Amino acid sequence: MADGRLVIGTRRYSSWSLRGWLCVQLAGLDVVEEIVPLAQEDTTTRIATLSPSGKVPYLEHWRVQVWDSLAIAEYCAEIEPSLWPSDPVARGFARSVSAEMHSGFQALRQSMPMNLGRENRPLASVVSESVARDIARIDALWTEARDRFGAHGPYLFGATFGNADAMFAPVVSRFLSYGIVLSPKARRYAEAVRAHPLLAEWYRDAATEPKAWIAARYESVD
Ligand SMILES: N[C@@H](CCC(=O)N[C@@H](CS)C(=O)NCC(=O)O)C(=O)O
Repeated sequence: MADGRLVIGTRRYSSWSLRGWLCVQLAGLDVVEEIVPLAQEDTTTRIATLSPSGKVPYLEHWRVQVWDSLAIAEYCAEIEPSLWPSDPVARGFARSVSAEMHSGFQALRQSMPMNLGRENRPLASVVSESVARDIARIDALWTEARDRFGAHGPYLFGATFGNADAMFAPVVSRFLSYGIVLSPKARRYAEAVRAHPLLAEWYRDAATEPKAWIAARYESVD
């Protein structure tokens, strides 16, 4: 029997679920997955019966209940400490960029919803000023992390794909989907994240989701 369960939304769209799922996988937790398709008539009521916040991801592990992707990331790091860098300076940076991702970049999140079914289709409309600001800030954060802490591998803090990389994985997906032009260092980082086996697994599983889960709300961006 598994040690708990992880409730997630549609893989094609649920960026917060992707973050939580990555952390849980990286920590090696043995949990059963429950998927609640997003943007269906009964989505809100179904999630409400499963998750205290009425949102996904939601993790139950042994008797511990954890909701909200950042809390799940912290919980997973209690079990697998390498999810945060061991050096305190790098760890402070990793926690800060993760928190900034979690609480910020509203313009980008609103205008560029994650949609794994539209890879390599550049945005037809011009990117607004606020979205351009978000993109520039993320590019700068990735570049700084790679320059200061990433010498020993392709991820933000080197060889280990950790919590900070998990927090940005859905942004990588958005940048690739919408054909966003990045600086060379940020682009190489995005390619490394996309090539990670766990991302490949998530994309593969997303591609086999039922067609009935496709939701106009997330498909309408040009
Ligand atoms: N701050 C939360 C956000 C979670 C969230 O907004 N999840 C969305 C799916 S990506 C959700 O559960 N939506 C509920 C719904 O669509 O009814 C986190 O970090 O986990």
